[in-house]
Amino acid sequence: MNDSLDLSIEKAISLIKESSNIYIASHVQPDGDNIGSILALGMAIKKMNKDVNILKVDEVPSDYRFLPNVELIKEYEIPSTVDLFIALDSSDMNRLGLGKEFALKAEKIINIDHHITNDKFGDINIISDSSGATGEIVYQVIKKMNVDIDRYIATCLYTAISTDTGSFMYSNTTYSTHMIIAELMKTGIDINDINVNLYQSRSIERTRLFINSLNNLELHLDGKIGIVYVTQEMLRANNAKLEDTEGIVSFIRDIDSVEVACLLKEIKEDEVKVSLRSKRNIDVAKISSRYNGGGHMRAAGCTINATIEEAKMSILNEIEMAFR
Ligand SMILES: [Mn+2]
Repeated sequence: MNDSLDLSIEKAISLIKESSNIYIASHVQPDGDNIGSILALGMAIKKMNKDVNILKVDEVPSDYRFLPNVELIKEYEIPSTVDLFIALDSSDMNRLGLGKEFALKAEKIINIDHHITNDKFGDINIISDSSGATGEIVYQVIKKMNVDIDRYIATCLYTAISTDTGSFMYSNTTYSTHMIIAELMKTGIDINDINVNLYQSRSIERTRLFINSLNNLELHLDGKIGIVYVTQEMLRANNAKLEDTEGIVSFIRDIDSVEVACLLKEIKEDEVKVSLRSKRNIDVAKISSRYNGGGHMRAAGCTINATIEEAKMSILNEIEMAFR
């Protein structure tokens, strides 16, 4: 943590202390880092005897419903005033979905994130793109708040960090990632139980969708590009939800010849969500930025307004160009 970041954290804590009507919000299609971070910070603020509302802007994926106090994530009516709005793991205001309405009402916004593409929409921006997860930054914030990190908070932070670092395998995993995890483990959290919940609890519907999607796997450029798709019809046939596509793209990436893996998810007839993963030198964030998407060098995503066939042709072309 550098000096200016430390200073922003201190400013944020004073702001939290002097605010009373505080909202923390998830982003749309929340992931483990997002859910873990909002819960951990929410619990920590409550420990300061402050009231805080944790706003649900989208369904909490079933993977994370085991987290302690997950029921604190609730829907709220848009209030007439908001003192303080805290955004976590959101690179821009549009990521907030309904939360944007709350943010626009807010006197002050604190923006805590680790995406290099963050546009610093907050009054206080705590952005560290060298952090593997927003959860790592939240850990630093809670430490400075002088709040005791209990097992509940530690479970949420562990989940945030583990999920965003690919179980500590991605290159965003650093020395300080492991130092933070070591500190969290001191609280006596049950690592096996968390890992069973996160990684060994796949539903049969998700498993069937997984098998189904592998059937349409295509390899291009001597097997360096692997591409699969999931249509609405496939979701229906397997009684699965969009969140059940989790894990497909990384499975494709793990094929020995594959350098870039791509998953196309049909949202509507003319709307396709794209997930990209890379293994070594290809920067998939660059590819996704051509479609106004975002992400990291080895994990990124975007939306293409086209049919799934058109989207596939387009993204395949962009990926191939990246190899030139
Ligand atoms: Mn994240």
